[in-house]
Amino acid sequence: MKSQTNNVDVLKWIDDVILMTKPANVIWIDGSDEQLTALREEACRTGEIRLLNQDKYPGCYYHRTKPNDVARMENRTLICSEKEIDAGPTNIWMKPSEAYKLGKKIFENSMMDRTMYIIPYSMGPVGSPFAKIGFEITDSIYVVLNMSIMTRVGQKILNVLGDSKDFVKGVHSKCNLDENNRYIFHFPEDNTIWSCNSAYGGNVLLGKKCFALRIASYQGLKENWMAEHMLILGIENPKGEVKYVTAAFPSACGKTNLAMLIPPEGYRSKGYKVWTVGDDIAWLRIREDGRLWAINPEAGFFGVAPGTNKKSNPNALTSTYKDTIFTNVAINLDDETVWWERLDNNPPENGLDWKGNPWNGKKSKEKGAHPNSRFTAPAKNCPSISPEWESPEGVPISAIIFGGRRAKTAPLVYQSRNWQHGVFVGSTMASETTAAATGKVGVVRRDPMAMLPFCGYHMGDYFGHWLEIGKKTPNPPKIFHVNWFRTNDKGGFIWPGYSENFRVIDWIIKRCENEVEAVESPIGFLPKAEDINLEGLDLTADKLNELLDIDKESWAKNIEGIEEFYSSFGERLPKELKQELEVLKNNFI
Ligand code: GTP
Ligand code: SPV
Ligand code: MN
Repeated sequence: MKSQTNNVDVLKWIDDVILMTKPANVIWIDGSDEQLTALREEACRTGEIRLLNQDKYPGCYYHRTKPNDVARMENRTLICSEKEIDAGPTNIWMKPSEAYKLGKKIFENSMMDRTMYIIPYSMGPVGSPFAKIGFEITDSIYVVLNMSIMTRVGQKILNVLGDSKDFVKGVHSKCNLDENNRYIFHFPEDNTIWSCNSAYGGNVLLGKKCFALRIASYQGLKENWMAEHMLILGIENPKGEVKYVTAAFPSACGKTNLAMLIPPEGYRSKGYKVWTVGDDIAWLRIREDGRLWAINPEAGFFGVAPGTNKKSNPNALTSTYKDTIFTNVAINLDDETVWWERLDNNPPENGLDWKGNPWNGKKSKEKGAHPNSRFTAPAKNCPSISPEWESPEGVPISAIIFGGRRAKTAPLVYQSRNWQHGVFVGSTMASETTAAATGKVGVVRRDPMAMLPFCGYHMGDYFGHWLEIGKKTPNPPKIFHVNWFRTNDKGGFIWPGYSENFRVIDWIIKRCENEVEAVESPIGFLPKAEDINLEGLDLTADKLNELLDIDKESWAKNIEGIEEFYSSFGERLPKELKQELEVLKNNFI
């Protein structure tokens, strides 16, 4: 098909990729419904996707990936900067010349009997001064359909790009899905991403983690902005005023759930509301008013399915009722509907599990859905979507919240003393690993700002960039840390979580508005117990105290962990953070 752009840099690059992969056909994605409909039909014919019950799920489809290809592969994700030191100690590095050579060998002729799709896409509202343009070349219709939900695609992007050189060049091929040749190469200095032998979202939807975090974090370093693994939400008070916060939690640690939260009844009846702006990625910039403003660069949700239900996250569930793609969940063969763990108490008896094996959910001890099974739903489906979610300038941020899964150590909530201390708090975050990436689940690891797997350059420089942004922002957001996951002696969660998290957000907003005092502690400001509203909640004051407790022994261990982690950054660890560590140590003496 004839291209709809005269951009010579785009055309030259595409010619090179065609020469390498030798597709049988080339199709430009124009963003039209007709084209997407035709592609859906074709993918249904070949079995790549499966049409679901259209009465119950209009416009919805089902897809399965190979059992060894169901999560991000961090050990196959590379940052290929010219100098090894620039990738830093937390990334896997390969020299660009070697990576290109290896990639070329794998991509060689990989599309020979396939169609190549060229997807022009925008991260951020089309034409917004915050937005950035990318291309994904892929041989997968599943990728085209997902990218059409997760980003803005088509001819309109080419029109905005014109003959600019500012675009990200992404190439993806399923090749033969060989795990041993699976790589996700990032070339931050070339605005280039090459992904091969995978079909799992985080590895192949190149606009998401690859561009909007790894490449964009590096662009932000050079261009004075930040790309972060953060949800964005608005909290409306009874007077109709809306304050916005962002929150960085590691993968599968509650961003989607917090972003779509419905306040508890006691708040709702007073007129409090929550507005969803984004659930996974935020791009933040300093604006003329001296504040940080955030946009959600995405247009959809690639959300964790298991655990999503009418009670835990009704807004997410409603978002999936139309025009959604479900991946690696269980399917009910009686009525072509989907099911996952904790959706309801009625699993299919006549179903297929995420591996495609016959599955009786009433009898089987096996899981029906993979723990990292996902839905891809358009953001506009979400009942709580903010009227501002596509605002080209973004929304002004009052607070930044860090958090993770910590059975012990981290209290329910605390506030940093200032921006520099807040950066220290974010840089020392730790969390138990989840099924979102391959590897062991439940192991505590440092995950600074929830960016460990997503920072496209040296993490020490990234901390420095955070400090720099704080210095350049006259009125920066206040920084907090939360932990919904503290457990009791029996291993159960003490805090009820989900919609009840609003009670903590309420305290955070009150702190931003100087409406409540706080208690100084060795780690920062803690809430006074009476300032966390427990009305209507079955949680005793004793339990709240347990949730806010700072245990000296586990903090001593935590400090040891921080020292060890920090030592890996050598000279690139900002001196301000070393100072903060000394302060923390002294506070415990
Ligand atoms: P990614 O899409 O991987 O970045 O994940 P996420 O951070 O958006 O996580 P998500 O909201 O999808 O939640 C992941 C898991 O954590 C789900 O199984 C949720 O049910 C669970 N979860 C979310 N919020 C809470 C909470 O407040 N308390 C408890 N106990 N579990 C929660
Ligand atoms: C995550 O793992 O943080 C996700 C899903 O949001 S993925 O797109 O696979 O990265
Ligand atoms: Mn994520």
